[in-house]
Amino acid sequence: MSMFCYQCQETARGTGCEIKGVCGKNEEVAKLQDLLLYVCKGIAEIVITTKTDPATIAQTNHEVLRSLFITITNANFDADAIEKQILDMYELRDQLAKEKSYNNNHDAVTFTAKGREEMLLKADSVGVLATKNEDVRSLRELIIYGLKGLAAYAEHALNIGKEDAEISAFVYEALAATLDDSLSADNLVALTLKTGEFGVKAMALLDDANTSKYGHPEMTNVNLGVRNHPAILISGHDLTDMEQLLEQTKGTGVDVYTHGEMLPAHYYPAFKKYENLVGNYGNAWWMQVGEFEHFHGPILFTTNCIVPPKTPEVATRIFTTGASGYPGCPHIVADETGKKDFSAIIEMAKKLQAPDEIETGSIVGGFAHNQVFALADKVVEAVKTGAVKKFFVMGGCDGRMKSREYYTEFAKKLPNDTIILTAGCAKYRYNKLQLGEIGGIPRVLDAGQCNDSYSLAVIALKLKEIFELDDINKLPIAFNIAWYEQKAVIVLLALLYLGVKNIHLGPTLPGFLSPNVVKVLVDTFGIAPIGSVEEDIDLFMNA
Ligand code: SF4
Ligand code: SF3
Repeated sequence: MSMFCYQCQETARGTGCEIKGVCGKNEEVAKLQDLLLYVCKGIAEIVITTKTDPATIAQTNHEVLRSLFITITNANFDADAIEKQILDMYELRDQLAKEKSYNNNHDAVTFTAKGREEMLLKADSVGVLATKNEDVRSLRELIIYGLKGLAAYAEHALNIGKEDAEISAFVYEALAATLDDSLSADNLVALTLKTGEFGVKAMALLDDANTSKYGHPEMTNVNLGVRNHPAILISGHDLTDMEQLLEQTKGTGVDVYTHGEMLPAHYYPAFKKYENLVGNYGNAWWMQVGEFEHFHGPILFTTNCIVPPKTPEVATRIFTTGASGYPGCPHIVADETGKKDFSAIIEMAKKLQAPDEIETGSIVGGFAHNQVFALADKVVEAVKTGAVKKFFVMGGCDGRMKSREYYTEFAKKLPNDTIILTAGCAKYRYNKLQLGEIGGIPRVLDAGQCNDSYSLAVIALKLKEIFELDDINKLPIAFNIAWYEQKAVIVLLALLYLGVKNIHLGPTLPGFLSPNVVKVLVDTFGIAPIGSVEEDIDLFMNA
């Protein structure tokens, strides 16, 4: 075995990628990511044992968040960039150990592995399989994957200038706990729920950052067609990159299209003023193979999900920024004020042809909490009159497995008196189906990106209040969530923390959950895998 990773839903055989990632991650990148995590754990060990106040080490907090984000599925495939991040983290770790007179001698703090060879060798002994007990390993990784998702959301909020040292304090607590052999499985289960609690905090922080800077998402028709101008495609989740790109392309004759998880940018009032923000191009992340060939212009990845380009021509048009990276593709770094210079992308766009039209028409979205609250009277009325029997929260991730056709079929076969609440790239399985409306409310309500699952939770809590219920599970809401990467893990943990029971999770349960951990999740929270479309609809409608 040369590497081991089982953090995403598409892991090889459902158990682990051992030679090369199904995602395209190679052994070297996988091992460097393992080592980067280990250095972060070392920093956490120093913070916890020396009782350092995270509010006093802002730069370290930021770099730990960034490091965790870098290791998310499909974010960064660039071994050189990850090696550089490891070296930077060594410096922060060693400086902190010195300043705080750390003297516990944990290997995660004291080790040094400088060159690539040494790093890869060290990584062999600190990866996932270093934890021998299967259940402890499963819980440790569940926490780590939750932290990765949480870190991604916290980093987006940070880019807008919002941070919370309490979130970083928890990140250190949890990272350090994954090094602590004295913790029991019960301790780790409790920490898993606490990870969900801080997931809610991170998503709330990001929601506040996004809405205070860009306004509240509102109902919006997003164009799927193209114009005959040169153009840039922007993918990923970071809205500050979106803002800077729109500012820098304004008046240049270069259009901007969103891709994948950037679609919800159209819902924010602040971006509607840009005449050159034309529409959304293509579908969920995995369909970029094929779609990018037709786009012709440069593509900016602000975060996950990158798919290794199949043709060299597409690779010449890819740029990355933030936590994302791809070998051989230019990476744009922010200056100390956070400003990024996208002029190279704009100049490239000017020389390339306009995109081919691959779709026409429009889709509607923008149903985050404020917009739904504005429709609250209609929604409550529809429930009271029986026009709406049930809501289905179907957010999360999309992926390439054929088994995900389940979600399209599920959406198609749901009775007409149901409404789908969605967020994340999972929506691409059903957001173009034309499922109609109920009394002016579209049957698919897209709140936004995966982090906007927070909005779905806020909506559920509001309905609980309106209907004067004492338990969120008494609402006519069913949860049928699709997962792929670690942001969906934190969304799941957040829902568990909020008390949501009987979540169905698919298309498969995580390979990193051991049978005993699955049993805890089933017994305590009623988590279940998906079954057949008909059986599941029956089950949900009659629950
Ligand atoms: Fe495999 Fe997923 Fe890890 Fe990639 S991220 S190596 S596909 S488990
Ligand atoms: Fe999608 Fe990668 Fe998870 Fe933000 S873009 S939801 S998979």
